[in-house]
Amino acid sequence: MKNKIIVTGGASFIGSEFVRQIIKRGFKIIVIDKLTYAGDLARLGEVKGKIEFYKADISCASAIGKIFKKEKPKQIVHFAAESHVDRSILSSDEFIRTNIQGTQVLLDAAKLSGIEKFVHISTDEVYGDIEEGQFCETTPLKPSSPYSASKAAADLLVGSYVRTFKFPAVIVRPSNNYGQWQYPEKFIPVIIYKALKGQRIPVYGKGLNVREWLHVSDCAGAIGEILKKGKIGEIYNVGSGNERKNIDVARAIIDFLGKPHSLIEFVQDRPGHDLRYSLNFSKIKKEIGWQAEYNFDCGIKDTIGWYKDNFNWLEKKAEYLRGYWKKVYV
Ligand code: NAD
Ligand code: TDX
Repeated sequence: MKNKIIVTGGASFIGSEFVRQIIKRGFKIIVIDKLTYAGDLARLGEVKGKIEFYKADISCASAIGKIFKKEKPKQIVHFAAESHVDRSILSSDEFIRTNIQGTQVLLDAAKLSGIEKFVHISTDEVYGDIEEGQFCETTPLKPSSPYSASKAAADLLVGSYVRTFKFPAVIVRPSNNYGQWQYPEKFIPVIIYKALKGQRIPVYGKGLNVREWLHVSDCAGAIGEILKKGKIGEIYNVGSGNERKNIDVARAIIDFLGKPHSLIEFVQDRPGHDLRYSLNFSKIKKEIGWQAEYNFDCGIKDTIGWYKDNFNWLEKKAEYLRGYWKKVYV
């Protein structure tokens, strides 16, 4: 019998890439996704008819309990979340409900059904920011935004289940992802969209904040390896070493598209804006034998190509974002 796996948030940017990759390993995949503004079944078009899909809210214990009872999965990879920092600053309600309560509901459902492995997708943002040096898996958590605080709370909850119930969980902390199908509220697709349209490109503050960019295919590949080889109770950072200042990312994309740098507009900074993230990912390299393959320039070039080829999708999402953009870019 095929290995049955539940993927929460399978219609997300990273979750859908994970599904596209893992299906090739012969898994029977069950996706649970609420299809919020950020979820989109179009991302799963390639695997349509080959997976089971449940539209459900992970914070609803009865709905989740029923799915687990019916499907009896062996493993679960938990991506579902409210994922955008700026939205968590506008309102944190959904972040608490989905990221904390939703994780608790899944932990209890998985515990009851005797799951073999629970891979919890966290983020590098739980560590806060760092001016110099790098975050290790043992660095204390010091989240800055309501988003990262909700993710940190979920990590602590997962850790408590490991210790108290010997629950078979593994935590994954990836750095900033980019690539195909990313919702254009995030920085890289914002730049691509605005540049393609010849519109002003909003860069927060002076654009000096640094992010470590990881291609979504590399991230999903790392999670697949962790699912296979990750040790129960362990935490794995997933980074790329591709650190860039925001302003340099904006300029690189503008240059690729042959547009003028004058499109860049410095706007009001994000409150509590983390200055720099940088992950030490020697643990996953040493213990799992994984490392990122994408070179940032090639990854960006591919990503721009993808958005050009899928411009209708991008434009449709941007239409929906217009009201939101009025609230965040001041
Ligand atoms: P996304 O914003 O693209 O999608 C989130 C998904 O979760 C959507 O499909 C949405 O419908 C679903 N969802 C939201 N609330 C739900 C609920 N209550 N019940 C069921 N489904 C729900 O997400 P993403 O950017 O692909 O991120 C996936 C995961 O990876 C998240 O846990 C995020 O915190 C983490 N992460 C993301 C990044 C990044 O750069 N995007 C980096 C590190 C970690
Ligand atoms: O319009 C913008 N202008 C701008 O200057 C946007 C949307 C962002 N920025 C800056 C803020 C950050 O310094 O660009 C950087 C990247 O911003 P986001 O794409 O919003 O990502 P970030 O806040 O770094 O968080 C991301 O990485 C970690 C994901 O959204 C999280 O889900 C993940 O956990």
